[in-house]
Amino acid sequence: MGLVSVARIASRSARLTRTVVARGLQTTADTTSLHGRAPEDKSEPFTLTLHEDSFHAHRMDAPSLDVEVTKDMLIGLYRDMTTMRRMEMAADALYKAKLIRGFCHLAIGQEAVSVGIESAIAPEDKLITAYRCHPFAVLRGGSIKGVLAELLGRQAGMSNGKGGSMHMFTPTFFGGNGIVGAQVPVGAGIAFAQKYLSKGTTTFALYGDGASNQGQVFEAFNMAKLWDLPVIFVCENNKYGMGTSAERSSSNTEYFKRGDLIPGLQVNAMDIIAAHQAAKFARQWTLDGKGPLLLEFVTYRYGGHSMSDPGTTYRTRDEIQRMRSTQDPIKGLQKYLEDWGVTTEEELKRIDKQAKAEVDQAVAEAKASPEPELKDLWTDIYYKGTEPSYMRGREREEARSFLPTH
Ligand SMILES: Cc1ncc(C[n+]2csc(CCOP(=O)(O)OP(=O)(O)O)c2C)c(N)n1
Ligand SMILES: [Mg+2]
Repeated sequence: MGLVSVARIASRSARLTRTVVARGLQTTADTTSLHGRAPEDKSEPFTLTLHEDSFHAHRMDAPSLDVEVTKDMLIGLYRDMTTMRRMEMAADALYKAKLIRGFCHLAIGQEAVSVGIESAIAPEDKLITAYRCHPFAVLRGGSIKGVLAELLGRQAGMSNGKGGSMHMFTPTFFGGNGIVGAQVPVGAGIAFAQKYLSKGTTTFALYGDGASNQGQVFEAFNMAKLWDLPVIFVCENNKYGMGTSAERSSSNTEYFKRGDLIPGLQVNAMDIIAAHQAAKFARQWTLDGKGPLLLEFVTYRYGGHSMSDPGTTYRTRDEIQRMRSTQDPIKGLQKYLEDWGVTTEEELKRIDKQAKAEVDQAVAEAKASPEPELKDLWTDIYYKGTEPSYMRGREREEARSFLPTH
């Protein structure tokens, strides 16, 4: 065989290899399968198998496609995703009624990310994200009333009505951060503290496809890998950063491969089962002392970037409609529950009704809560006990002394 034909065969086999490598990630919400039957007992574990293209791994072996679940767990995932969507829809309506003002970024369509992660981690683990934060705030120990009241600027809000959409915290949830990318190094810092204090917990630091190009993200990656911090960087790739598509902003849209020496995993985050399995695997990875991991959760936001963006000028209505009708994480799980006989249509309707009632009640209670009093504008600014003796307002004349007056 001449050199030319050897080269031709080599180039053809390279092309074939490339074809296999380039096979797209599965982003359909309902391709997980059950072999056999689900057990009668709702707390008895059984095994599901994910679609073989649910994960793409880089510098690591992908997690098992077999996922252990129980009926109770699956129903819980459905309840949580449905309730989070209801809450975001309520926020949308309150905003449109002009009762919520200012910034407000909703995560409708991305529920499998927050609920999937929460279902796989321990209450003591830490999480930090950007401004699309309402579901995380509730799932990490807040409440629907606390989130909605915060959006409405009422005393019952998680920051006493003085923070707004991006400023919600719990002992294990570090916000809610409005500066794109800034939460990533903070997340690495939280992970450093976990390791330094030998806490045996892990930190999830989430950011978007748009944020992924920031220098500080790579600086955080470097330090996390250098010190093998127990941190999971989660790139929530919802395909857009404001009105700019991932392809227009990123020279490499395979975000899971951008951590240099940090291994990465791309995940179908429209399928809640895959999101759960990836988060569980990643948590264990960091707790085993293997250092940081980069998860790319491929997802989609249905609404605009924020309430001021209709969301239809940089993508087609068809695209949004297609995602809603064919890849919705809640509809996907609903199909699983029905197909596998986990629950009945009536029970699902009952859960939907309960979610609506819970959110309606939270809206009513949040609306009934009073606005903060003027005197409270001077409180909750500094960590308790570290307040200075006087504070300045917007103008010099607004300075206020907190020295004892006797
Ligand atoms: C440092 C900084 N630059 C710009 C902005 C304005 N901004 C807010 S959100 C956003 C897009 C971020 O997109 P992505 O990271 O993909 O997150 P997503 O909104 O899709 O969840 C931009 C540019 C900002 N808040 N902070
Ligand atoms: Mg984005």
